Amino acid sequence: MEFERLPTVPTADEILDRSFRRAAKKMKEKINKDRANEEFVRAVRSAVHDRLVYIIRGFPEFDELPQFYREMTDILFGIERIRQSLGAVGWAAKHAGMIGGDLAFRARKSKDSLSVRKQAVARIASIVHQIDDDLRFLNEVRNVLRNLPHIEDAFTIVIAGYPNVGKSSFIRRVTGAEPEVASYPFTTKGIIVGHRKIGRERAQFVDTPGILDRPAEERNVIERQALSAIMNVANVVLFIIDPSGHCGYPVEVQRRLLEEVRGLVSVPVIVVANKSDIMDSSEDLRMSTGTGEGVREVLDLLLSYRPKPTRRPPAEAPLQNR
Ligand SMILES: Nc1nc2c(ncn2[C@@H]2O[C@H](COP(=O)(O)OP(=O)(O)O)[C@@H](O)[C@H]2O)c(=O)[nH]1
Ligand SMILES: [Mg+2]
Repeated sequence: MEFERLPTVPTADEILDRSFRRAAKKMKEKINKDRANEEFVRAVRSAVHDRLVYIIRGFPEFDELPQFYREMTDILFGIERIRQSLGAVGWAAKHAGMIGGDLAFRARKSKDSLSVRKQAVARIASIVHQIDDDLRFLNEVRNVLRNLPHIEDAFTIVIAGYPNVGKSSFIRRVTGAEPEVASYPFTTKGIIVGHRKIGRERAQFVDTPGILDRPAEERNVIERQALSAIMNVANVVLFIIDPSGHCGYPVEVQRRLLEEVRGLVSVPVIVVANKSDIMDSSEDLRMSTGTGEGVREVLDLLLSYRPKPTRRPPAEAPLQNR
């Protein structure tokens, strides 16, 4: 995913310190004082300009992102607000470039190249400081986005249920290789996202964040929206119940959550009772993600909800004129 390579966004002072240090080094290469001052201005100008452009290029084109990222980004930060901040960075890059270029030229012509150099430092610093809030905001965005789980536009099974019912164990069981441990911004707990190849396709299994373990009324607007963004990517939902109550939540409470989850989605919700090794259940579907018993059947049922490959309907025999 693009976000993983999103570089840190430095603060205004970090950008300036680095650029001035680089420029000071460049300046030492010139023996003539005026030339040295001109070189300093040029170097600051290009260091600042290039760094700002690099920041902008690091962010992906939001319109082209998979739906989940678009929605999550919009819920958490507002895509429009991110665009505005990127626009401000673009403005600063342009102006630092123009003013720096202009002052470098003046330093060359001036009798007092030192004062032109000082002027350049002040003006470029002022431009970069003006976007300090934008830079800090973009870095916050970056820190959250790069830790989002990898969720593609693919056949998706969302796993819901209370904590400790066996959601992660299920995903581990069915996705073979070590699945990704990620986190949503509203939980510190690691959530598991896994993929499984089925023929040429991939199915993805998405854990739900620790939003579901609190009553719906206690969730804030962002949590509610985020939950619906996650539920939105589901082609089918697997709701896991722990009839043993070992998870710490009585079965009745778990059933209430099941009803709530049903209300959140328009796709099928499959219910399975887990931990069959320690507790039987009247549920039609039972499994143990501990021993593996029944897991295959649950998986097969889930995979049966894959959209059928669209085959072209057989061409109708042309009507023949007789
Ligand atoms: N006895 C038993 N314990 C299980 C089973 N599945 C999971 N557990 C245990 O339940 C706890 C929570 O499992 P986990 O998969 O992390 O649940 P999650 O919070 O829903 O992701 C762990 O200690 C597991 O070892 C099962 O089928 N049988
Ligand atoms: Mg878990």
